[in-house]
Order: sequence, then C-alpha cells, then structure tokens
Amino acid sequence: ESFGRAVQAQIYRAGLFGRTPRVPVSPDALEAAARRRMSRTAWAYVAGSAGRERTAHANRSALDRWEIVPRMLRDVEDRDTGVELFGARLPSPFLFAPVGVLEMAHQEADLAVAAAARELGVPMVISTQGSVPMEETAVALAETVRWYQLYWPGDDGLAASLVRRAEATGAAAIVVTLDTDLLGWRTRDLDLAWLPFGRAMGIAQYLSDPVFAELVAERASRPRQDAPVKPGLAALKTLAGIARRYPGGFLRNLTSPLPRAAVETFLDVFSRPALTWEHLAWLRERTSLPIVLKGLQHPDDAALALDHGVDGIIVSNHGGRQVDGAIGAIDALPGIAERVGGRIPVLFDSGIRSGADAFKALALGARAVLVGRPYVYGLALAGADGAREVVRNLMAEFDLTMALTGRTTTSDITRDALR
Ligand code: FMN
Repeated sequence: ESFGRAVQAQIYRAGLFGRTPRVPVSPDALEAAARRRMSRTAWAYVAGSAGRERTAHANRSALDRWEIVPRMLRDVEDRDTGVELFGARLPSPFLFAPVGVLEMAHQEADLAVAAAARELGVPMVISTQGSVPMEETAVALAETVRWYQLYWPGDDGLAASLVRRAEATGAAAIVVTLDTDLLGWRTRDLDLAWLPFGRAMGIAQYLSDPVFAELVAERASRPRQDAPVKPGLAALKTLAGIARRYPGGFLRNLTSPLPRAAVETFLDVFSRPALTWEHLAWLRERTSLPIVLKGLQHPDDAALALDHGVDGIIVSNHGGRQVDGAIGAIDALPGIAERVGGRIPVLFDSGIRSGADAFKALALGARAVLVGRPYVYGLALAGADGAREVVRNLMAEFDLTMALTGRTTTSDITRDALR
C-alpha cells in the first residue's frame, strides 16, 4: 500500500469510530485552529510577516498561479517519493524548516519537532534561535538527519563555537541564513511591542555556549551599579534550563544582573550586517560539511554562491518575514535553478502549504522543500503528534499528487508538468 493511501485509510477508518483528525488536514482549517489555540503574542510572532505582509501574500498567490497538468495511463502503482541530498536518501522532499522560539507554540518546542522528525524519518534543520540546546535536540533526533542553521553572529569565536557544536551533534550540513542580518519590520510584533528574545526566549543555543558564557561574563563584570556576577558555564546551563521550563517567565522571575547581561550580550552579538561573500572562506576553513545558503532570491546571487564554492542553495524569502513587497519566492526559483544548472542542489521554501505546492516547486527546479509555519501550527495544537501529522499529511498528498499526475519518481517531476 502506498503512503498516501495508507494515511487516507487510517483517517477514514478512525472516522468509522466517530473520530475526526485532531489536527485539521485542510491548510486553512489548520491555521484557524492554531490561531484559536495560540496566545496573541505567539500568533503575531509565528503568523506575522514584514510590513503590510504583501510578500507573504505573494508567496501564496505566486504558487497558485502555477497550474499542474496531469498525465494519464502511465502505470503509477509503484512510486518512490524519495530524494537524494548530500549523500543521504530521504523518504520525501520535505524538511522541517529552521524555526526559532518554538517554545511560543508548545512547551516541548524543539524536542517535540525532533520527535516528529524522527518518527517520519524527515530531516530537521535546527535553528540558531532554538528554545533547546542543539545537543538535546540531537539526542531526541537519534539517527534522523539533522542540519544546523547558522545565524552568523557578530563574534567570530561564537560563530566557530556554534559550528563546532553543530559538527559534534552530527549535523550533515550548515545552513547559513542570509536574509536576516537584521530583523525585518514586523508590524504585528511592533504593535504588541513584543519580541521573544528580549525575554530570553529562543536563545538556548547562546545560553548553552561556552564562548557566549565568556562574553556574558565579560559584560557582567563591566563596572555598573548592579553587576558583580561572574557566571560560569554551569550557571548559564541552569539559566537555559530555567528558560526552557518556564517559557516567558524567565526574566519576570529573575531580575538579577546575570540574565540581563545574557540577554544584552545576545542582542549585541546576534546580527552581523557587515557580512559579505568574502566571509564564506572563513566558514569553509572551519568545516568540511556542506554549506547551504538560505534566503537567495536573485540569480546573480546564485551565481556568486557558485563562485564561492557553496554546496547548496535555499530559495526563500523567510516566509515573507523580512522584506515587504518582495517577489513571491516561487517566482525566484526558475531563474535561480536555470543559473545553477544542476551543479548544486537548489531547495525551496516560503508558502508551501500542500503536497501539490511541493510538487510545483520540484517541477520548477527544487530538489526538496522546507516547511515552516504549518508544522508550527500542528505543534501548537498537539505537540509532537501535531507537528508529525502535519508533515505526514503533506507527504501523503505529495505521494498521491505524483500518482495522479503520472509520475513515479521525483525526477519525473519536470517543468512540463506545469502551465
Ligand atoms: N529561518 C531561519 O533560518 N532561522 C530561524 O530561526 C527561523 N525562525 C523562524 C521562526 C518563525 C516563527 C517562522 C514562521 C519562520 C522562521 N524562519 C527561520 C523561516 C523559516 O525557516 C522558513 O524560511 C519559512 O517559515 C518558510 O515559509 P513558510 O512559513 O511560509 O513555510
């Protein structure tokens, strides 16, 4: 039995006993249910985008403009939805996109997503803005493929430390996110005057880092009225534990100089707007892992990526969270795929809400796709089970879409499948 049919059968069978899915299958119903479940601030942070949110809208409308043209009578009984990426065979073209501050959606945060990823065999991209230290997420992933997403910090020592830790936790690639060297103009968050990082949420990778601990110690020891504290690594680990167990309550409960110094240090080192293409050589010297650039939208940048010897590209506009009024991400894909010409894998995200959307992205040249908000909505509704069900449903619909359009392998999904 095929994956798509198996999932359908499971859902309809439960229906015979009066059970309907706890996590809605319809993307719109999923979003509406998550909105009802999540706090105002969490909803704003997760669902919100930059400015008037025209880019997020364009992500959807651009995907909807492409239409699939199915083919018939091609023997689609046996299908393989798998893709090959950096030497690993993946069961489907889906990955869990790096999403920070997951504690806003669910207390188990990254650990719940890791459990979902493990059960599905679907890779997870661990975020630098994680709510759980990457070492713990890696344990929860067991043998599942994990990549590490790097926000390149202002401090080189910290950057090197994060990459070292990612290697030690078995990351199969380093994803450098390029579109967020500064936070976008996020109107919903601004109107609530609410930013998670200022509350020590989503900074577990930093709080658990030995180099970060030194930076905090240095800042805390600078002369000021109330800062005689010199935190060691253990103290910072404890703080990370507190932050994790009491999402949101960390700073309210602790007003001592230490967490304040930690948050201030984070705000100091988070961004690196001075980053240029030349810095990639520095990273190349420090890791032999594949380097994947996330957030490219211009074919010339794809050409520069090739010139600088990177191993993969993710065409993405961060789900519309960074620049308002930018092109729909899928409209950037064909030009970049053409420029890359198959030399390195091109991946895609921003706006994927269905198996059919993923099919379109593959037809336009993507090897695989990352999913962001939808699994966060599942996480908010039902923890690990919810995140797993959302991606399982995407995989099922993708499988059925392949069958119903006359494709038996992902490499059969070519440009002529679309109009
Ligand atoms: N991208 C990163 O590279 N690092 C992050 O820490 C990160 N955090 C995110 C947090 C939230 C709440 C959301 C919605 C997205 C985040 N992203 C981050 C972007 C996603 O990786 C991905 O590009 C985007 O969500 C894809 O668009 P979609 O949500 O429409 O699927």
